[in-house]
Amino acid sequence: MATEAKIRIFHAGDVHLDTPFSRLDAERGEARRRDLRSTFTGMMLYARMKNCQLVLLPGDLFDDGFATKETVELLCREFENSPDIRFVIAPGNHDPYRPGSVYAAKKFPENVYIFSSPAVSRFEFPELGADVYGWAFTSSFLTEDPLAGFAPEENGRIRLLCAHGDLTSPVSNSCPLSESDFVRGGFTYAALGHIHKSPGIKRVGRTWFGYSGSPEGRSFDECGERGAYYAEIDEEGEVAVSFVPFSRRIYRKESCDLTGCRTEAEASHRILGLFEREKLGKNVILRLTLTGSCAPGLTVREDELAERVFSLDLRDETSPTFDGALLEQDLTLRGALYRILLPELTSEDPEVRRTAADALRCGLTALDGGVPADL
Ligand SMILES: [Mn+2]
Repeated sequence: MATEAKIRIFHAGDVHLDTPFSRLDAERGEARRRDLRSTFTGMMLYARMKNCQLVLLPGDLFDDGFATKETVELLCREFENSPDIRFVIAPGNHDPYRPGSVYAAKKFPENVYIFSSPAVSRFEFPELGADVYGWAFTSSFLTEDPLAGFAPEENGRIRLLCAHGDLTSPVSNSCPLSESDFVRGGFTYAALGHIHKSPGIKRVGRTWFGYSGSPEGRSFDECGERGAYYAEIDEEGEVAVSFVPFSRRIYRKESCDLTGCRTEAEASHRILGLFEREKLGKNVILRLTLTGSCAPGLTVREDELAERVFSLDLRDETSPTFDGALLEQDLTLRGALYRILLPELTSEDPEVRRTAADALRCGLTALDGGVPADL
């Protein structure tokens, strides 16, 4: 029979509240900042429902030392609403603990524990039989591994770690760490922040460690579903960890091959087929790249596609050379334009091809009596 969990932990790093989302327009940027706050609230609700005794927030809780009043109020409300939870915060490279920072300036409720030194220290929770170790970035850089030479005191309590650091490089400016640090330190669970794409939680010796990743993607470098970790530690010090998805919206990159498409209707049909298959809806921030060889002058209804998703970044890399042979023989101005642009349309350089394709599309639209979309 499974032993009952002794300690229940919620681990959420790199929330990056108040991220500017400057690549989105103002309205969508604001919506994403609201998403981030709601995601945080959703995570805290989950931690309460699971009766977690500890919420570990290992850094970059804020995107910047600056945090809006609204966000700070929301945090304090969440902390106060969960008097049975101990919140441990380890400031990261984006939200270092320094004079004037939110961490130093704001009086947080009593159940909030914030590391303030770049050296290892700990918060003791004898009622849980556990101590949480950690440190704080006090500037954007931390070049020393705080765990190098760390020798923990044996006090019979479970050792946990909540910290921001970089396991990917021994010469990192963002607190270089190594796996052997965790084993030597005898940690049962090391909740890390810094790497936004979680490679999952790993085990080395008796230590479980890993990055939760960021719970919301913030750019096309952070695609796919995201979330946080819930961990249970039993009386024997055994750990059971599970990933919990929380992202409200998902960045996705898709491409659609329009080879052979002659009309806008054909292109739409193909693109909408992709939307359907991939279930691309209002929760998706989409980068869609159109590829292939399609009819010269073909356009797609970008505004209609954009309405189906949260935000659309459309990249047209098609080559308007399908049926080009016909156009090459065309004795009107349309054919002449095609022949002039042909060397560029078939250039090795994708940038040159793209510019020539745009020029051909604009030219053909104008010759048909229309107004090119981009003018
Ligand atoms: Mn971060």
